[in-house]
Amino acid sequence: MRVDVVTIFPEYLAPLNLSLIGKAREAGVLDVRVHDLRTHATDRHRTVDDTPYGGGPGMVMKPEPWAAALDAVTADPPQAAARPRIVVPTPGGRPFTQAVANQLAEQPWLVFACGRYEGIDRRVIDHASSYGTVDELSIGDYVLNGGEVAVLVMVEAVARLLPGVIGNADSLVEESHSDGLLEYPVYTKPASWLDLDVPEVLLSGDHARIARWRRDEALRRTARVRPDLVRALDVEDLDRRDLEVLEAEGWIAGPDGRFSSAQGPVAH
Ligand code: JD8
Repeated sequence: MRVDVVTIFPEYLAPLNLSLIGKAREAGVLDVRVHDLRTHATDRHRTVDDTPYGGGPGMVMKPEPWAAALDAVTADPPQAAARPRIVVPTPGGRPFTQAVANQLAEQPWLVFACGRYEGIDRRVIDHASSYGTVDELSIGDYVLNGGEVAVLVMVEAVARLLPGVIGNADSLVEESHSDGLLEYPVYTKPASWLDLDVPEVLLSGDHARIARWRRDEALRRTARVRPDLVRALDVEDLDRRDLEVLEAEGWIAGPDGRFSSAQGPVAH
């Protein structure tokens, strides 16, 4: 996968040189290129922003440097793709979820456009559709100062799905959100710490019991913390024990195969 990131703060993307993502780059699984938007500003001061039309606080990112940057980035396409998926992080974007990460992981070429200030002139986003498919995405309902942190989140969530990035691909299957549930609790040595013991089932060596206990815990955790994820579950994907655990947490499956909370999530 080829990943291009356009930003006025290239150093913000330094973490992409570390750990598993860094190793994936060394191994050639990931080709990450970070571009400084300012190098595409033509005036002496490398100006990338100006005051907003219509007044209001702050500054808006100018269109000309962005068009020059996107021209330069897309002038050198990877062999696997002629047109990129252009991802624009923005608080007003559609939610970036595991499902979206899975979709982006199928793309051979991603170009991330990191805005700053009050945002990027809207005409840039409209113009960007001439280079590729534009995707405005948000990593959550809170406001950041720019798109760089969101790009770090998205690149990590996507890159770890690529073959060869995570050593044990099995770990991707049971993770939080991969099956619509939160992750079960994990433990390691010592078996007893302070006055807290590891659940006996995990020391039993009975893999079927352990798998069942882990799923029960994932269901309980999801039922208590994320009612939105429970409502998105399909009864068809659950077994009888799953339904018993959810019912004990106050969640009843309706005739439509969807869940409603009988008395709201049970207080704990
Ligand atoms: C890109 C500029 C700052 C946003 C005036 C504060 C994503 N989940 C998310 N929260 N915030 C962002 C995000 C914020 C950005 C930019 C992404 C470019 N800002 C602006 C509008 C209000 N300032 C984000 N993904």
